[in-house]
Amino acid sequence: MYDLYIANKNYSSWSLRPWVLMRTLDIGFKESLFPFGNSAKDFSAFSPTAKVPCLVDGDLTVWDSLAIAEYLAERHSDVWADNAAARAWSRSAAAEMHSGFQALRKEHPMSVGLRIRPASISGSLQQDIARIDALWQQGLKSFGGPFLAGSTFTAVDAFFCPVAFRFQTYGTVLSAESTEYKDRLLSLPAMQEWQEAALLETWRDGDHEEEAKAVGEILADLRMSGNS
Ligand SMILES: N[C@@H](CCC(=O)N[C@@H](CS)C(=O)NCC(=O)O)C(=O)O
Repeated sequence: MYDLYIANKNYSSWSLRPWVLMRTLDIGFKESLFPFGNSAKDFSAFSPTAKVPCLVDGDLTVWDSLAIAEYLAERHSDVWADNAAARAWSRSAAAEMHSGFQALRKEHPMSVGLRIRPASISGSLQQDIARIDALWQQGLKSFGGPFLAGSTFTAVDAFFCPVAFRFQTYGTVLSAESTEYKDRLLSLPAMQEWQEAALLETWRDGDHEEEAKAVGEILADLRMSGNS
């Protein structure tokens, strides 16, 4: 049985990728959640980079969400699309998500339970949003949808699941096709499960809270009352 180490479901965008992939593909795992700022358990106790996610398979530790997806792809079918062209596109799009979109990460941090009206949207953020919208439309059109690489949910969709939560939080305006795709991701059973758990979390991490507050007006906080 795999052991998947993750952090708070409300904030941890990187943790969500392997979690939603494994849940949706029905790959069994034990979840080990360690909240940010919990001095009793530093991430370095289980992760070589002191970051999450981290997958432990017996004696083997695999860190970094992209490496985890590839490790799973060697052991389970359907992690990437069967079709070679769709697979190449998927790996490119997932890698682009993995290494890019800095403005989106910085200016629209993930906080599943918050609804925020951004005070402004920088040019760089607008470019990131437009690029994601174009990428989503391209995948859906090229491989026939309803997921990015075709008819089934694969790793490339998992890499964009945190983006769906960000777009939900900030009310991001997208094309009709991308709006439908974002809503499709948000309504997946695994995404609903993650969201419900995020809303029940009572831990609050000061840095994450400040980052979100700085974006604009908080319209709603759907989380259970927190500890700070
Ligand atoms: N590239 C890494 C990034 C992992 C990452 O930055 N994780 C964040 C949580 S969402 C983390 O562990 N931060 C803790 C820290 O930076 O101290 C991946 O894909 O797994």
